[in-house]
Amino acid sequence: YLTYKNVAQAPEYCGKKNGYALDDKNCFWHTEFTSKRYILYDVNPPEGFNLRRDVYLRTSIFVRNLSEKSKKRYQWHLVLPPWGNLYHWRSTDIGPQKQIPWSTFFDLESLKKYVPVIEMHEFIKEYSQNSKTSAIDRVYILQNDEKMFETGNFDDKNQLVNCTPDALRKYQASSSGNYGAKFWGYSNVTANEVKCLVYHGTMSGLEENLYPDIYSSVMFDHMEIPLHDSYGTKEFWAARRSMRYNSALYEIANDFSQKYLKSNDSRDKTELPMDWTKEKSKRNALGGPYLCVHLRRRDFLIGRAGSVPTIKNAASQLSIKMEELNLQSIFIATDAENNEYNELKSLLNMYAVTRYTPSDSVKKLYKDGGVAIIDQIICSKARYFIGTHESTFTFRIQEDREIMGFPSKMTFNELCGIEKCKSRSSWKILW
Ligand code: GFB
Repeated sequence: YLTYKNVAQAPEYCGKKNGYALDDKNCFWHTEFTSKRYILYDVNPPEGFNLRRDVYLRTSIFVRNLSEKSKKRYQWHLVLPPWGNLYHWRSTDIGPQKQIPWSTFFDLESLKKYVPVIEMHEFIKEYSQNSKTSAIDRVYILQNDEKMFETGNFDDKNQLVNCTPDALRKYQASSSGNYGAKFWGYSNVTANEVKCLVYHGTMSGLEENLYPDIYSSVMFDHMEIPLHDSYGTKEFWAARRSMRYNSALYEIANDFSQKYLKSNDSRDKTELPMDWTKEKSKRNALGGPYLCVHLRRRDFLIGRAGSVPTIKNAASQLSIKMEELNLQSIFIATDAENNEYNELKSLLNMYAVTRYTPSDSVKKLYKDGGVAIIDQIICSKARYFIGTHESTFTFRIQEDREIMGFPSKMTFNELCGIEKCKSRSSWKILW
């Protein structure tokens, strides 16, 4: 390839030969390309499980749109970033929680009905066979526009900048000229190029950085930065509905709710068709005869102290609701310490209070992420749900209940914090 200095001069400089392609500085002549293209992404390490699920949604909509826009010239595939090393996953008795494939938590066949996805370990095999290398063609480290707040200019931005040593900390240039980063702990994956991109805007704007005539694999690091193109639209909800969980997690949750919460899908009108594309709009879900509360503690007690209640106050809010609803059972999904849970249970001793405690084998197989999903499934099928203000864990339960068709007033409820009750969002489903 040749390197040119100015994008405007590029066509002249590169010539009009058939089969040349441009990126931001080079002209390439190529003879042969397969049409398979891969998008990889990663997220800022401190972000939690349920925000990461939202980043997946944005990215899956972006990748699906790419295929449609390129009129099937390229087959775009989304490589699923393995799960691991999350701040909240603290269990130490189940071995290391890293390089966890998506199939541990989600049903891949359901995801694939929305967009072609591929697990990282499958990608490594397929890509190294087809491309004779396991080097990702180009990595963009996305960065916020730090000046945006100083200047008050919030226009979209998509600008290559020099990488600071800090931005490149995770990426080490090797003597052969490419970059190693121990991508998700895979030391055999490298990158040919790493670029820093100041980005402000929605996902679709990333398209201009792909150069699919040249690169077959592009990765975006810090994919939490681009915003949704279509939050709350039908497209958003189709992608969200495709995020069915691993069927084993539904089975464990259902066994528990049948045994301890007198719940039954057909009686509770919480059944869904096996295939999410066959789901229809409804509002008649009844739910099992229990209230579920998602009581977020730990880091929320520090970072969002004003918006979470004391245990005593939570108990009193729950008692009032239980009386109003004439229910006898409460299911508690929480990351609280045992002493807080026990205090709540004893304050609510006029009701049957229960929580899900996984067996050793469930924990080993499905890890902290799977146990959290089991809690979420049980809450999604409760007669009445009450969550924690601004917790993405709560939001994902609310979305599952919208898909199942509960009346919205049985879903969009939050515990009031020690300050006053904050205004709550209710994102209703669109079909
Ligand atoms: O999922 P998540 O991003 O929700 O993070 P937030 C909370 C994590 O804590 C979950 C555990 O992924 C679980 O590992 N957890 C919380 C629970 N509640 C429960 C529960 O009821 N049952 C089980 N089994 N596990 C964000 C954080 O949390 O809040 C950010 O991710 C930041 O880092 C922000 O701290 C303030 O949206 O609630």
